[in-house]
Amino acid sequence: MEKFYVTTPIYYVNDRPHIGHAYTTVAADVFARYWRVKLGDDQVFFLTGTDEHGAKVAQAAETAGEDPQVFVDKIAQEYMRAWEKLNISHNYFIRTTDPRHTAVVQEVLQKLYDQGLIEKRQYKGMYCVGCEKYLTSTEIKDGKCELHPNAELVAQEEENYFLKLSELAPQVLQALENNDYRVLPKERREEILSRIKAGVEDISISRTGVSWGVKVPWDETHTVYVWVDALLNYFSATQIVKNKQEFWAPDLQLLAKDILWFHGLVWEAILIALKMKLPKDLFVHGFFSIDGQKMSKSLGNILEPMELAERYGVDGLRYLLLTAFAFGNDGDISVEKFDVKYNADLANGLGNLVSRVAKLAEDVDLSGVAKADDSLDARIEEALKNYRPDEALGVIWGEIGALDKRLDDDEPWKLVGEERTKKVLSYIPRLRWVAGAIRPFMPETAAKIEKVFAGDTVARPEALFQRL
Ligand code: ME8
Repeated sequence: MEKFYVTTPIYYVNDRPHIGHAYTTVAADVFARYWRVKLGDDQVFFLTGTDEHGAKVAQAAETAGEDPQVFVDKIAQEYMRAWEKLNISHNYFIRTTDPRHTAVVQEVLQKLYDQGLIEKRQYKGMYCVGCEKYLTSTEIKDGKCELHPNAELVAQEEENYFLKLSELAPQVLQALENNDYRVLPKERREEILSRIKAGVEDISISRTGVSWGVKVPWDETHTVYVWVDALLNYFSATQIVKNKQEFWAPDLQLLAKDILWFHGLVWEAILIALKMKLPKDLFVHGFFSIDGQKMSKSLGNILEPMELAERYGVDGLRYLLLTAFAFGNDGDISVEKFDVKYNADLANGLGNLVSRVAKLAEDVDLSGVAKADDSLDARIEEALKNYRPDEALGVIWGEIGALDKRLDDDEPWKLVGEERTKKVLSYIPRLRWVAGAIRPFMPETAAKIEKVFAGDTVARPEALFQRL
């Protein structure tokens, strides 16, 4: 691997960022930071951003009584602020209302149209604004959308432009079967494979009733379907940002299972039609619930990343999110569980270890300390190559636990003179290793620990994680 291009979904700006958005974005940040160290800063391109068109966003702006552009500007700012707070190191934040992006969307659409892959048809269907799509009969239960049971479905009949997805689907299937692009973990690959094999219908890619969007270049009475507009961000960013053309195609696209269909099929179909290189890996993580319930506005159980960052510190939150459950699975999170884990792994675990060793080493000369043995690095790299940041952190916390145990067994505070110094010195390389290893996951904490043990004498540590 020479370069690493990683993306997150671009999030809808109908509402403020929540903890689900933070989850994917923090994970992407870990991969970006890890590969920057390995490959060099210039070899990594980390893209995130906001999805700003479509009916859902237009409706939210209307409810807020605001002009859509003013509204999306405000929410996009909130995303940017949240990512700044969480120490997200994206190289670019793309917004789909950027005219340089919309120009690319129009260009691509025109190409597909010129190839005869887009056709005008009369369409009648039930549209779910929550999903931003027409539902198929299997997705409708008792006249409602399965995913948005509280929302009324809108019966719509309009002239739409259609992308001949059914014509492209066999090529997508072949590409997936040949591993020209990979969908991970394998359950998700199975899921998309069987959905494609079950039959793919053409999709409507324009709307007439939604004015908040990109105009279809050959027919300005239509706007481009928000999903086609959004998917193209991953490409348009490489055109907009200086010197990023050569980063095409993405090495890793992170997303959750809710949007697998669009990424695993529609996106690949468009790229195949354009004869473009396909992304290497799509990693599809699970969904978390809060206290056993779906996170939703109506239940009032939405967790705000900014509030959680106040409670646990930014690195505390990053750690708790990444270790809540295996990356790829579904899981449940709660403030109670986070509190317990924070105290155990961070306040008592890492925090306590650093202060114990720093105290022991207060009067010790560290100038002769050997370099750390780094045999665990390969395990961390392997975990990250398998897209398991939770496992990589497990390796590090295994070492933290082992060090803690060694201290208890050695009881170095009972030793004196040479013997004590030798023992204490033996811990330093391990702590330096821990500091380096946590850097992509918890950058501020890593820097703080490095500062304590970097010099010839120990610097007094700041309290890392206050007990709750
Ligand atoms: O779908 N658990 O945007 P979106 C885990 N704009 N991850 C979650 C989550 C949860 N409970 N809730 C949200 C869109 N996410 C489109 C994407 S991309 C071209 C267009 C995360 O704001 C997860 O990454 O609804 C999920 O895929 C994404 O937020 C959906 O964000």
